Amino acid sequence: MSEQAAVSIPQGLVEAVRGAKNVAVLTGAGISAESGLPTFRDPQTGLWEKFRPEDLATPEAFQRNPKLVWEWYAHRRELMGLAQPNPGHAALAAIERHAATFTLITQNIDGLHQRAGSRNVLELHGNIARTRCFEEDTLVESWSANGEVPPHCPRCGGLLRPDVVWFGESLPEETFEQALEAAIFCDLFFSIGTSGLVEPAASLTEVARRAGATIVVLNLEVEPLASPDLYQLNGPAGQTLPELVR
Ligand code: BV8
Repeated sequence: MSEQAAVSIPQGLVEAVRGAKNVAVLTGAGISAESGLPTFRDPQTGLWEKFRPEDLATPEAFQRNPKLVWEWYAHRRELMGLAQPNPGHAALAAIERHAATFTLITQNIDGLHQRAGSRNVLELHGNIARTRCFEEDTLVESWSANGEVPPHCPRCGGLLRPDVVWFGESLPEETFEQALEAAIFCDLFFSIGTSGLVEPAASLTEVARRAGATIVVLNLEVEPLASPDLYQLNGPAGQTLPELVR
């Protein structure tokens, strides 16, 4: 395989990372792309190629066709269970060890940051490994499927659903409050592997910028936004982030 050219990191950024006391990071599906997990804007593959995620990740879709939505998540849960954290996840865990305060705010539901060793992780959109009762809106640790798809809540008999935030649903309030606080308090804010289309998560970068943080945007496609307090790293997170912690 051809040697990937090392991504060039501006020296000022290496110093900013080294000197940063309070770091906040917002990640999206792009940081898990090199773990083999499709991003939201990738065309769906296999059974799901005729659906758009936005059409399946809603309570209405689940009420309309609970079996289809449950099976889509079961498929993704299997993919995410098989995926391994990549060097981008590991680099963030390394930065966390050196910063005075470090908050990893993720839109992802795959749990790969925690498996890479990140400790202070705020899951804005939940986690696919957890399951909730659709009726009671409470976590359910175990259930017997009895061949039902979706399975039913052992307490009330309602349908079970993944513990994720669907479009049109509110984010966990306490978690989003903590994310806002981290964005306001930090002196260095990374936005990594996100198209910045989904609110309110996407607004955190602007919150940090307005509060005076140095902003680092890391993406495959970074549109040139010249600004003194903004760094743009154009490249795969799994190759770029490790260069920051060498
Ligand atoms: C809310 C969990 C208040 C599920 C997700 C109408 C009614 C209600 C709300 C709205 C409405 N209109 C708009 C809204 C707001 C809506 C929204 O933002 N919609 C968008 C589509 C416009 N938001 C909500 O509904 C939120 N709730 O607003 O509550 C409310 C409540 C009721 C009524 C009114 C208001 C809830 C949003 C949460 C949705 N759930 N996930 C699941 O995962 O199945 S969001 C979903 O999108 C994922 O979490 C995903 O992470 C997220 C964002 O996508 P990205 O992560 O950015 O992924 P994407 O593919 O887009 O981009 C990947 C990027 O990575 C690309 O830029 C690519 O270039 C880059 N990349 C690729 N490879 C690499 C890379 N970068 C680096 N390295 C690489 N190797």
